[in-house]
Amino acid sequence: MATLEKLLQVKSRKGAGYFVLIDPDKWRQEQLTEFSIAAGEAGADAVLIGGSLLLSASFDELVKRIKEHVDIPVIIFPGNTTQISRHADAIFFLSLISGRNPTFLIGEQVRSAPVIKALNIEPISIGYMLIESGCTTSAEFMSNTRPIPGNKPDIAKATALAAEYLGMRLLYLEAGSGAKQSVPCEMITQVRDYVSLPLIVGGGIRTPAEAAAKVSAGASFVVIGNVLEYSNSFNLMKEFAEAIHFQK
Ligand code: 1GP
Repeated sequence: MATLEKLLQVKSRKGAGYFVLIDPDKWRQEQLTEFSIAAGEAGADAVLIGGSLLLSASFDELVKRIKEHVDIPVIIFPGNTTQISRHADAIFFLSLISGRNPTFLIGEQVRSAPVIKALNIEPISIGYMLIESGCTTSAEFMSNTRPIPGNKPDIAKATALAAEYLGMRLLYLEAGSGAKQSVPCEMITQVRDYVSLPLIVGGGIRTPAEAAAKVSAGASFVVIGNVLEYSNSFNLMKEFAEAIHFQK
């Protein structure tokens, strides 16, 4: 079964899905394997691998190792075209639609599409929207784009609808890794009510309660990265799973 279909099934079975993000630059190789195994055991529905930069030279090897150790889908969440590996189950094929930088709207996609096809990786088309978060995040700095203001849900709604009309499959509302403020719940609800695409929400979510609030607001998938890397706590990883899954 295709990875996108698996993710959508997770959403209908559990109410919402839980993605654990691994930024390869923040870990040593051996720790990364352990961390991803823990993510699977804690109840994560997929491991995302990627970052705004890539300082290590062994991305392909890293994805291979993680894939060998986990049963859940391993999905590349690329900061740029250097982050591609044949060992992944799928790759988020992102277009940064909140910005007006052609490199991240279509340039990187033109470069990477033939490579993704040659390596036979499943591309998952995603409208990627950066939302203002109280500080300059790596995603904002590296993409050289301005995020959508947190208090302008109408802009977020119009952007999301354009993504739907363009045929994208998912939307990602992103405050940025380590964001001071996560995506406002009010904005999530307004976008959820306006479009029919499932929403991935991530960036700056630090507690299980905050993750649960994102699901109640309308997130179909929640991404947790930084707080798990810093705490390195299996219990916290599990608490996020419990908070995200099976909400009323
Ligand atoms: C970043 O949305 C992800 O792209 C996760 O953010 O690292 O802040 O959890 P955090």
